Amino acid sequence: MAGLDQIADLAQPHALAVMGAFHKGAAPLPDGVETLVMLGPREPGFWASFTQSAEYCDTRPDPIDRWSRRIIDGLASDLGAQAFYPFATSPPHPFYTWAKATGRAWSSPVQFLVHDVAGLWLSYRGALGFATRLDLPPAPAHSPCTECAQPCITACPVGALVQTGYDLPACHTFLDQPAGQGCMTGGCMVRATCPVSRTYGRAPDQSAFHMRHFHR
Ligand code: B12
Ligand code: SF4
Ligand code: SF4
Repeated sequence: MAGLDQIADLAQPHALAVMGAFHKGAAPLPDGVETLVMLGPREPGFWASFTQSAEYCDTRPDPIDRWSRRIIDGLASDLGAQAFYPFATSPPHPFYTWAKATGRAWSSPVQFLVHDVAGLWLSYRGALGFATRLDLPPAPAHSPCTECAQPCITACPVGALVQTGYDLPACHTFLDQPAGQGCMTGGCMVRATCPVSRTYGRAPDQSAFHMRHFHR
């Protein structure tokens, strides 16, 4: 039976990491799934690896989603698991709810998920569902936010992403202006300012790619 270490070893050559896992009961899971293992970019190095891929180079739409399907479908096949994706289903699979069930991601003061290692740069490329209950390590005792000065609350220059929610029109209006080009090229300042994000080693080019997708 696969263990988390084996899954991490198989994901590592693709610059993916196990970002957390949980058993059915911590959150609802699809039929036949007892353990869900969530995968996300392994930093530093994810962007350098992904940009070598056929999907990134072929100039067709949605390269990162097509890459995720090829790699994570392959891992699922090797491990006898079901693959789930945060995109392309309607309604979407509840990745936010699943993330919190791992005990390694929490709702931050600005609502975005914050992760014990990736901070606010957290994202997922997919998840593997296993029919058995895998052994899982204990989760961290608490969120990093409990011992933080919480600079995320005031980091957005136009107050679009604050404790009361996300004002999407205000964010998009700012991103159209010259002053918003810092967010477009380096990523959301709220996500970047988190002290945990700062230790994660995410490449600015990756943020620029996602911001072009978000604001187009
Ligand atoms: C729709 C969506 C959005 C929408 C609206 C979010 C919303 N109001 O729910 C918009 C377009 C605003 C959005 C933006 C972004 N998103 Co988004 N989004 C999603 C998506 C595809 C579906 C959410 C959903 O409806 N799920 C269905 C319900 C039933 O599932 P749920 O988990 O129970 O839903 C919870 C969340 O929706 C949460 N929630 C409510 N409001 C908001 C608002 C935001 C911004 C977030 C993050 C969550 C959130 O509360 C719900 C109940 O617990 C998820 C992936 C997924 N499959 O879940 C990603 C996801 C939540 N987004 C993600 C990301 C990375 C982003 C961006 C940062 C990406 C980017 N830069 O391009 C941007 C934000 C821009 C910025 N400032 O940087 C990440 C999480 C990041 C994080 N650290 O929290 C996810 C998990 C995708 C992934 N591949 O990892 N997103
Ligand atoms: S800046 Fe601090 S409070 Fe905000 S998400 Fe990061 S750790 Fe949590
Ligand atoms: S992308 Fe920029 S404008 Fe939008 S919420 Fe983040 S910091 Fe604010």
